Amino acid sequence: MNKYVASVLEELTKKQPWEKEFLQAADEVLSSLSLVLDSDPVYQKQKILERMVVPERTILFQVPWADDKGEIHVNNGYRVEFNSAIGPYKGGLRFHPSVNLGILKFLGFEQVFKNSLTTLPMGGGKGGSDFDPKGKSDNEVRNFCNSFMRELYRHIGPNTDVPAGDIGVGGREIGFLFGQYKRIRNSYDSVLTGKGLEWGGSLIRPEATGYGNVYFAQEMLATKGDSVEGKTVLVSGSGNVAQYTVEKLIQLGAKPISMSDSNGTIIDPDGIDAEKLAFVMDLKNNKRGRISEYAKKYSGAKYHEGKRPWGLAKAEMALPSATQNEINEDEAKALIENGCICVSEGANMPSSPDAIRVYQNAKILYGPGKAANAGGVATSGLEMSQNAIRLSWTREEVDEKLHNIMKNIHKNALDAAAEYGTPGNYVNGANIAGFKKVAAAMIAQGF
Ligand code: NDP
Ligand code: 2IT
Repeated sequence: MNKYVASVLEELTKKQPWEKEFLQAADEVLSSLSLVLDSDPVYQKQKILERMVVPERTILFQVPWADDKGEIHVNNGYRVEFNSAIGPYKGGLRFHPSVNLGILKFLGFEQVFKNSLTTLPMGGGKGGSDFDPKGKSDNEVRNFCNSFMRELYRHIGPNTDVPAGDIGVGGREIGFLFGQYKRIRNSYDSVLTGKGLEWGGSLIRPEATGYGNVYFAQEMLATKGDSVEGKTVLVSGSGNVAQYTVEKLIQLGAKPISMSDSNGTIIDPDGIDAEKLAFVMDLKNNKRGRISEYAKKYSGAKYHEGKRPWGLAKAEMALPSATQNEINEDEAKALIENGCICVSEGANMPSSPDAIRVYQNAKILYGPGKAANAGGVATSGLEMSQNAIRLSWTREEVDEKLHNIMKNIHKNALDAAAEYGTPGNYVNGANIAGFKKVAAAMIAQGF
């Protein structure tokens, strides 16, 4: 490892040893950058890494709200504005009980490089709350969102910071948040993406992360003269990203056989088809039920309580689409033993560092999240463009742009990996390609 990288990582670990996920993300990105830093002393002279690992601004606030019985609750609210070198801060909001500053810093840091890779002018940020929308009524979720935006509105804006969805924040939450912003500001700003189609949203935005990940996997497989058609695929999660991953897999003739949630996994050896996916979408998006219901409805399927999909069945591909560190070393080994030749990440940082080493030693295709799942934020960028010109593009137009963006991300990552002597290593390629643009802008803009 380059000495400069080692010293920055050591300092970071000393300062915030408890921010485990952030340190994990920083270690992965900075380790890849050793190759670039060796080639040009300007980065160290300009203290680029030291500036990149500290958010430009971190906002912490209280979010008081009342439940349906009138009882008052208080949650933590956050927005981490990480880096604005190449555009306004851009990134999702996560509502989940596990949310803390370290997790949002990991997500915001990853977002900086991911957004750079999209080729669109977006800086990186992330926010959210330890609020759990699960089991709450629509009224309670609205109360919470109103209170959250009552503070957040003063920090965001169409040219400042543009949040979107992530875990626990979908169309319903974006609606409530946007309504509250508009009431307070008296201005119909393009200040959130993932909006409804009737009020400024973009076609294909709900589909974009899942579709984009399958497009990325398709590009990786094409380098081996292969394709997703006919492949058996393990998918985790059953939320936004997982649903549209499964939809695109079905459209391209693959056979997805699993979905999961935080309680367990269903394996359906017959494959999840369009009708079964429609059942999952209704179950999750309208009834807000559990994935275990799937095995009650479809007798060929089996529910595995408390289990994750990896190792439960043979499959040639794995598309993790739930959360961070959801594949450990043993699970990665089980994937390889079961014939997996391609892992492409819909979720952010779903593979542990040990799992990534297993993929790399086995020389399988591995697409890291910041490249493979960038289609979501890229289409958020397209939503901002449409809002700015006050026009809406057709489904076909947006899908074609998304597809081209994913092809370019794949090519840029592959080219950067080869240029720096690690051909086929998409981790290095994505980190280097994302870094160079942001670093160049930081140097040009001074401090
Ligand atoms: P959703 O809230 O729609 O779905 C999340 C899914 O993952 C649910 O099935 C949920 O289960 C499961 N899950 C969440 N946390 C855990 C956990 N700790 N353990 C096990 N399962 C869990 O979120 P998204 O689909 O939007 O996000 C999924 C992943 O994709 C996240 O890593 C997110 O950061 C990433 N991502 C999302 C993008 C987007 O545009 N939405 C863009 C790029 C990346 P349960 O219902 O039980 O909570
Ligand atoms: O992790 C991500 O890229 C997202 N949750 C989407 C962010 C966005 O601004 O669309």
